[in-house]
Amino acid sequence: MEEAIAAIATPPGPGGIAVLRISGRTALQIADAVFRGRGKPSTQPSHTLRHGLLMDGEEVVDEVLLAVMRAPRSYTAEDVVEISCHGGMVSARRALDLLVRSGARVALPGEFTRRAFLNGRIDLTQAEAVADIIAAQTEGAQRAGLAQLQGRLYRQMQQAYDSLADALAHVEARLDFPEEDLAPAARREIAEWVRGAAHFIETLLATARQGRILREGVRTVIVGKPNVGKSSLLNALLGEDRAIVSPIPGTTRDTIEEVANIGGVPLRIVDTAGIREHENQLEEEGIRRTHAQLEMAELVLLVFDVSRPLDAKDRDLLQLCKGRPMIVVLNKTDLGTFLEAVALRDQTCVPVSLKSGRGVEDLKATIARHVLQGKAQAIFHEAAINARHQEALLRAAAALERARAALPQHASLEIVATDLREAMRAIGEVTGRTVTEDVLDRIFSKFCIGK
Ligand SMILES: Nc1nc2c(ncn2[C@@H]2O[C@H](COP(=O)(O)OP(=O)(O)OP(=O)(O)O)[C@@H](O)[C@H]2O)c(=O)[nH]1
Ligand SMILES: [Mg+2]
Repeated sequence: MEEAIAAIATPPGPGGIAVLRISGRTALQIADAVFRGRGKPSTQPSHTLRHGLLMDGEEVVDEVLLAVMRAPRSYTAEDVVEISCHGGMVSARRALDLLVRSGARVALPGEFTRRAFLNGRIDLTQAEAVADIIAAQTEGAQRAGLAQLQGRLYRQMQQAYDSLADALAHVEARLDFPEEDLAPAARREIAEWVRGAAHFIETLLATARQGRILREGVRTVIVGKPNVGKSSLLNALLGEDRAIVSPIPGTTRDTIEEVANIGGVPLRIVDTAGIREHENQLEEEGIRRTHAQLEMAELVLLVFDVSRPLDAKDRDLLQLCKGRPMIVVLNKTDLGTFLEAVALRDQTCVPVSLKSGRGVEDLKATIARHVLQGKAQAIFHEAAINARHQEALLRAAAALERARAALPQHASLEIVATDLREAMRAIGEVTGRTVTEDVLDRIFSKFCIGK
């Protein structure tokens, strides 16, 4: 066990309780020094809670509950003590100060989880899942994070690793034969193994988009002429009045970004200033930003006011957005509609009245379908990789591709074995089987203190 570290595990600010966490070799000893209750924490049975006082010498710091979780059955797999004191910043601050004076070191961000990983209790994908759960913006993202924490992705990565190990064993078994003795049939057999492993990696790589959607949300941009109801749409999707809605065209001057939950999928929505011509400087800046937003958008919500016929500016916008993943929102249907079926042919259109709310549920369902590409609920139940996993898996896939290309060309099997080992190393990085300090630093520095 490592030296004891301590941190406040709950967020700052007022609240019912604040929890401090201590982990390490001397965690129980430190607790003994500061806790006065029935019995000492060091003799307290594991996974029990005691009521008592936190004492700084003879001064009472707070009235607390103290939990003991002994190694290895704890979050870090070390001895862990958790102290629940009163909420607010003062009690917890004083308690942490006391723990540090009693021999604990203040924990770095993610250090508890890093220890859980280093002690072999969880792999790296599970450690990352902890951060995903904390950062989750929708229930869907939280569910996916939880499944990853329970080892779903880890098991898939192990499977990929094992299939590579099998392929390598096949190659190595033949390394001792002289090249000329290796029949073409044997080469084909090895190629089969490599193909199998590569296929498995491809299926994992295919989940990258889902993973990004769940973790970061779908980048969505709302565009349309001034006054068509863009800000009304943002508010309707958020279910709250976030953006200012007014009958004055050009109300929205800057871009507003918010995350909405559409059927469990986070939508990172940007409301833009309406695009129009020959305006003042400020407005031009807004237009420039809209163009930039369109470039990054994964989903465009193009809004038309269908209580009037489409004009040249509407058509320009339609042209600008065509070819991008887009849903056309036909707004203000309560005022009557001039629908132009011809102009909107081939587009997914949803008629709504953002004023009355009619059609909004339909629009949400259409968005969810569009984003999930018909996969509906599956997105929350499959393993979905993150950018780090994707980068490593792409390296593995490239190594396998080299191996596959080399096989029929009578290349030395030693070369094939090298490529397979390289692919295995890349997969090993995902789970943390092979990992460097700075990769760990990068991952855990994104955590919050106390996790
Ligand atoms: N009748 C009717 N009015 C609507 C509807 N949706 C929005 N409006 C009105 O249209 C006006 C403009 O709405 P906004 O949401 O501010 O439009 P916008 O596109 O964000 O406008 P800018 O930010 O100025 O570009 C407001 O007066 C809204 O109340 C609708 O479905 N029916
Ligand atoms: Mg607006």
